[in-house]
Amino acid sequence: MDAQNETGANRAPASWWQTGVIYQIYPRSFQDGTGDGIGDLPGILSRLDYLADLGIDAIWVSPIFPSPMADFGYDVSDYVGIDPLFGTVEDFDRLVTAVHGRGMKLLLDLVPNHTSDQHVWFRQARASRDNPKRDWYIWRDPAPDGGPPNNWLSEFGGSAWTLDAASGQYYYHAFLDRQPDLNWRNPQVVAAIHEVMRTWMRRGVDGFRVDVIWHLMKDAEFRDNPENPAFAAGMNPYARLLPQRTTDLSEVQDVIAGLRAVVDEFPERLLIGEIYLPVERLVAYYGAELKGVHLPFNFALLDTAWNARALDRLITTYEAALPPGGWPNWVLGNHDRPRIATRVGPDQARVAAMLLLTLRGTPTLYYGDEIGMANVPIPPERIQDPYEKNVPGLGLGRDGVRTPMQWDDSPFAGFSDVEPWLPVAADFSEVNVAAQRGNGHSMLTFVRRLIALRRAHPALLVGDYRALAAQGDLLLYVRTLEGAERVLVALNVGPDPLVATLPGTVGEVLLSTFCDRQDERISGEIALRANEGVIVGVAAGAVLPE
Ligand code: TEU
Repeated sequence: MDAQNETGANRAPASWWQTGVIYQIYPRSFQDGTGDGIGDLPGILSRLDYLADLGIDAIWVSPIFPSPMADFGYDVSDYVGIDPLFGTVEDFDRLVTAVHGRGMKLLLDLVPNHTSDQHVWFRQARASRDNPKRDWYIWRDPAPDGGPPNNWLSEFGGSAWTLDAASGQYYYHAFLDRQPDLNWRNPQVVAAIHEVMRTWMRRGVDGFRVDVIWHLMKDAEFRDNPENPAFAAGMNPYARLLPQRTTDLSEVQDVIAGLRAVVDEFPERLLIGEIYLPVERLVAYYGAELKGVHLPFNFALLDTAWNARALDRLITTYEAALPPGGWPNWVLGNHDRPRIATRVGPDQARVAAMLLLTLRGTPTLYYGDEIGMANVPIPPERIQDPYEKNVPGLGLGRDGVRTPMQWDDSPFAGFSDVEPWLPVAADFSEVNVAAQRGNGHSMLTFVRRLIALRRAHPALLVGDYRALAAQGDLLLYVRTLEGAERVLVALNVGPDPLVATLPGTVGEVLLSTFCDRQDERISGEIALRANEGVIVGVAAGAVLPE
């Protein structure tokens, strides 16, 4: 068997989603193909060559289904259609064909926890208490004082219960009141969403990223959530309670196993779960006998302090927590969280990319991070995000990480011919694809080379991970494919030069974050400049330290 097709120790054949790089597109902001200032499917289609050239393997597109856009598509009013804003079902079919034609995969965003309040299911459900769809959602009588049935809070501010005056009952919504939660205890709901998944897979979709999968089940007895002792002023008011009765219930595992069984009806499909939980809870979502999600999204890098020791601890903890056979994955950014270039600065952003693409497991790249896009400050009159509108002033707004992709230095950065729905970054005339493409030292060139290097080295794709002892700002590890090759990664997670001492180690530099030093011979030590990372091919027979 070809080494490139085998995973680490047990040498099981690797799937495309284990060796591949996933790229997230926020469709409103990638490319406007119709001249309305909002990205769409024809736009994505016109940029596929860019993605193929970047070297990514799979595209995950955030929701494109019909929606009133109260939460920009995460409020779905028809699970099996395409919103006219994004195009038509024919555009979608063309996209699937074109993505597959370039050897890539296409993943959709499945939002099964809640629908839009405009979904026909909810319109029927709220029509009367005895409507057959009533129990598809979560309804409760008011508390004796007429208030909400319990203390559950919405992530997007206030009570999670909204009174439906006409029928005199409250419905539950973990997010906006315009996003009522489906009742996953009702077998008809389960069957309906399973059918949605089959519909898209029959159309050629290669899998799903499942929105807030750890929220799907809530306490059958509707008990209050406990107070959070760590709550402090300035935190999101949602954090006042611990979501013990509303998220991460053990019962959710059966629901997820059901989703997985549907995915397994089709060959080679992938199920990813969006899960914000500490590592020790996160790994439960691989499921009993690995029949949960293939990849429980690992967001730990988003919250870990950016220093070598904290990162080292995190990686070791995560690796140790994985169940046998559970495949790791890493995420550096998404449409909900601050951009990495803003969080760690443009220089460390390269080190971060090197980390993401050399750790063991599947990396997910957020659109624009490959050119170093930063958070864009949003003037108050241009705020779009309902989260920021509901819970203002805490810096929770997500618009700044959802701004138009910067393609070139034309007036709207090549994203659109008209003023886009969110402002374009002020620095777009330098930070853009066209400017970086021809520059041998740009972030884009670096990321493209990094992805190519990863693809060319089986140790990086499927090799084992071993941390090497290091101090201060140095993060040091080796990826080994037994009998094939060893690749050493040395990252300077700081602003001062340092020297990594590696007695006995010889090899040659494969890539530096500065895109120089290729083929430089290494013997016994590696000098790193400020904010530099290097990947070293270790010579056969060289002895690595512990
Ligand atoms: O996000 C779920 C989630 O956990 C968010 O509440 C996150 O904590 C928040 O955005 C702050 O970063 C998913 C989607 O990714 C998000 O865009 C949706 O708004 C949300 O679900 C509701 O569908």
